[in-house]
Amino acid sequence: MSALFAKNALLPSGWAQDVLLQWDAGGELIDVTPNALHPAGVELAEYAIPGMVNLHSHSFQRALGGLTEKAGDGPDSFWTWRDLMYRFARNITPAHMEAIAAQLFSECLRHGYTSVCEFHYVQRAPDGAMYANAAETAGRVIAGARLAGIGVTMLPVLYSYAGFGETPLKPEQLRFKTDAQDVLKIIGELEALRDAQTEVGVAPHSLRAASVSQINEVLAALPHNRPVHIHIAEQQGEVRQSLDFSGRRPVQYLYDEVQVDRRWCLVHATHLVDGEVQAIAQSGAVAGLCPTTEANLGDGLFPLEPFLAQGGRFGIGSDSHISHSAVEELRWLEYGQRLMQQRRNIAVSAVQRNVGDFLWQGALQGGAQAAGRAVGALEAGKRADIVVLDDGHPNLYGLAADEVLGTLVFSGNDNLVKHVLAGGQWVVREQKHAAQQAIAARFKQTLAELREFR
Ligand code: NGQ
Ligand code: ZN
Repeated sequence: MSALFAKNALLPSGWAQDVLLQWDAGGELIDVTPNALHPAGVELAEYAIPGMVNLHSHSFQRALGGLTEKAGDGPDSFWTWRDLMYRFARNITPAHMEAIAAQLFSECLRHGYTSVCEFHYVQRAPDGAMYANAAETAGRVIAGARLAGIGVTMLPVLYSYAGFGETPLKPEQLRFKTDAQDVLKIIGELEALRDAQTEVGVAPHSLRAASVSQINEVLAALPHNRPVHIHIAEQQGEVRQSLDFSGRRPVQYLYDEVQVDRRWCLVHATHLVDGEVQAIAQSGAVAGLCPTTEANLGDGLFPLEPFLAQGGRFGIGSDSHISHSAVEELRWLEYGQRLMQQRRNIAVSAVQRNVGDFLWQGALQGGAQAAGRAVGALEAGKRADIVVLDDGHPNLYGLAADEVLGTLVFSGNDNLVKHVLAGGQWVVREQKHAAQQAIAARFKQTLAELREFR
């Protein structure tokens, strides 16, 4: 058994003092006891919080970040960015995917994420052929997660069409091509990799890339209680295409045709009308919000306040990975709402008036649900995923526990994550990842190879 003693720890019921946290060799929390005595020899922390869940990742896009910020000839948009991203995806090899994933996940860990949901769609070889092992590239991303030490929910993507109405894929999308049977085969091959740090679900890419009949076919064959993620209503253009094709907006169309429940994570869900906000909240599905990518791609702002008022659940994701920081996602989630409403302190509830605490706890709960793993809380039975904050930093000097997350999320730009325990392993110590040098060297080599193609 291993242990940590935290003078202040964020438990599901709120901040507690003198908390003894103990976990077993398999990385599961066995006992969490507040108001305990500090046993001799047990490491001491001032502030300990649960590691965050990153519920939406396309890890290969980490190698593209920052390279799409030059204006083209016409107006740039989500759709012109997507063309650049497709071009970039053309030459990536399975070995590259593993190297990029390891780098990204080590960065995510250093910024306080201890779990990630990988929405994985580059599944075929550059020439469009299936790899001999259909789960080749998914397996590589899982290998990258294991090198870094982050928990992972792998979501092989169903991707058959270029748009609503089963329009054929474009040549540049052929690496992504899967039908319902392909996806079920990939999931079947990944079953052997499932363990306490690894879950497998599924992700219909969007209502553009998968038909509702395919989605229902996959759901009927999917093992019970597996997470199901989908991109939805991210752009006004998608809403228009959905209306043209089905006479309904994307969320309405999905809820009419598919049984959406707590297993589901609706990624972005940016453009909603009132009835759709209500439908998502009532279904218990998680809204997967990716504020930095949504800003970067010019998506729009999610209607957080009405959604929360109806009991809606949310989590955060770094999606295209222009940021690896949970703090930045949460800060921009709240700031987007303030700018839209011209008010302050929006992400709160009747009982939790503290914005930082509300955001961190809310994103943990929604993130854990979307990950389909026992994570997101410092309590027995959950994974031992613990972030120890840098109490030597001036920002945290002398703070009461209920001031810590407001400061973490809203004050300054230094990384206040000092040590990170993921699945019972200390993967980050003094802000350094245990394998940082080797992982970064391999990542740089990958960048050099990929940039030869540009
Ligand atoms: C993706 N990314 O699959 O990487 C998408 C863009 C699409 C975001 N939606 C492609 N942020 O939606 O067609
Ligand atoms: Zn995405």
